[in-house]
Amino acid sequence: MIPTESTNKNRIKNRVKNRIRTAAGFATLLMPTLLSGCGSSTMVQTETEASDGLISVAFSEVGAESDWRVANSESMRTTFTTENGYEFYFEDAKGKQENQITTLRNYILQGVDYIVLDPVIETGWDEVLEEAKDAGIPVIVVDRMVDVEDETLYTAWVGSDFQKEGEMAVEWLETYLEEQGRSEEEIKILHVTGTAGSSAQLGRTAGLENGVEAHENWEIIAQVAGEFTQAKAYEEVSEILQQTSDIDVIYCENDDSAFGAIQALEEAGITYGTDGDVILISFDATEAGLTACMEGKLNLNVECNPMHGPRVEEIIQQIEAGETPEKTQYVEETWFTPEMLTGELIESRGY
Ligand code: GYE
Repeated sequence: MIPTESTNKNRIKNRVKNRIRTAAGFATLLMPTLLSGCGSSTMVQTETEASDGLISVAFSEVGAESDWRVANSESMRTTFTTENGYEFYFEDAKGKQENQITTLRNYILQGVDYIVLDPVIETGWDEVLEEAKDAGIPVIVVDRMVDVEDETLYTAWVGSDFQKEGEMAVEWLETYLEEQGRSEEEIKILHVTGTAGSSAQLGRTAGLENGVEAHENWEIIAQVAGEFTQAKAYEEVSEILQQTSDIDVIYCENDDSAFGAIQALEEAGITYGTDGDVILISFDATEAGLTACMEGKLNLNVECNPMHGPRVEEIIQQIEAGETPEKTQYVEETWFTPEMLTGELIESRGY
């Protein structure tokens, strides 16, 4: 729920701070973050606003590796605005967990009201989350999950069911091959994986691997690390194509890596998509991904919704109201094939 002006005013008025922050402490501790993120003029302004009762929300983002990620950052930025009653801190971890741990420790020192974490990988969070818990700062995990011993180390998680996404792709492939009269044929799959150990990779990979296990005639001929980027996927797929062109399906774990695969296929003179030799499957359904799908370049694009800002805000509002948010919140998702798409539909989705 996006707050109205009056709910914001009420919330700010009624807000009880359970941690004491001194203006001087804020100025010193926040300086590095604010200087790196927004410039010194913002710092002066923010300091004043902090004492006006804004809710401080400090986000640690994975990076800027993909179109999906850019849309996700934008969703957070446009939700946690001053007008909506927030003081927002943003750090890009450049794909490194150690950067996120440093950022989280800074946020804890600053005494922010909420930490929002989109973890690069699932493991290795116990210690720093314990520190946040000891400091009394609720941590909301978004998009990717954390794998921790003690579930009370974070307040709630909201994101996608990545394994279900993979299962949707497998189900679609099964039906598609049937329709093509190829269900008995040997199917050779090239698997382009995302960032190793991230929830999106783990889930989408599990979905595919279970699907391959269930079909005797399906085979994963190679698994290459596309790391969710076009450049890495291009490099890896090009290398495979130098060894073999006997590939029926390329399963790319996001749109950017699908673009890398397309680049490699074109260079190798191999046709793909609805009119070609190789079936291309992708995830995310970003604007560029769906456009490629509508053009028949991608046979299937499974949706993964990045607009998490309002969802995280709803969780924060529940906590502010003294309610207990649901611990695990999955976003409903679907999938798209070329004939389902129009320019209008793509534009209406907003990412
Ligand atoms: O699929 C990919 C991004 O975690 C769901 O990360 C996210 C994934 C998304 O880099 O494009």
